[in-house]
Amino acid sequence: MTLTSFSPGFRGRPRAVTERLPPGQYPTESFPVLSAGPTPRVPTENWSFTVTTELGETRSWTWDQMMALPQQDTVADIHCVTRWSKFHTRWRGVSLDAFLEGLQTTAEHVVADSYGGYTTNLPLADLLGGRAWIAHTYDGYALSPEHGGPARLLVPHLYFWKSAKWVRGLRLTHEDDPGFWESAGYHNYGDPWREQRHWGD
Ligand SMILES: Nc1nc2c(c(=O)[nH]1)N[C@H]1C(S)=C(S)[C@@H](COP(=O)(O)O)O[C@H]1N2
Ligand SMILES: [Mo]
Repeated sequence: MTLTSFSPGFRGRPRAVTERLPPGQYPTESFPVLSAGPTPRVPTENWSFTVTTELGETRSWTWDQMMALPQQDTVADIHCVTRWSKFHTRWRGVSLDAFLEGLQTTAEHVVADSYGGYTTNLPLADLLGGRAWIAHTYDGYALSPEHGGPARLLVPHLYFWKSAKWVRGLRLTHEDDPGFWESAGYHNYGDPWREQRHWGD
């Protein structure tokens, strides 16, 4: 069902809004802020993004280096496990493919780490194939701190808690290591179309 992550016009025939709403969700026009703790303020000159492999190899990008990578505009429907969905959100950022390409790894799992300490885990495969971004611009403006600026992970095909705000790095691992909400009983994978809200769903 990845097609439903994209707006009508991007792929295939236009979809009615009801077809774009996963089970148990309601659409909202507003953009709620959900943060488990205080909002970190990270100046772009202090920002960096680091990918660490299971062998301890690292690749890092400063803000300017990240901005020099190919930039993509993407439009996505986003789905929060608290049941709001927001259609047609517009982002600009760098595909995770650009950060991960050519990396030597046999890891299957990733933990995303944020400034402020939040973590979330997901399969490495879900970050590849043009389905995940480091997003720094929302609706044409620099991403606000409340929504994860200067940059956040954007993985719209999973519940929005997987889209780590204030992202600072990815750790590739062999063992699947549950993140903040996953350790608190939320689903390990979190597919909104299969309504994977909690462990056991
Ligand atoms: N670092 C961090 N990222 C986070 C969160 C958080 O508390 N801290 N909350 C998650 C949850 S539960 C959701 S629904 C979305 C909310 O993003 P928004 O505040 O931009 O709507 O961010 C996700 N990413
Ligand atoms: Mo959420």
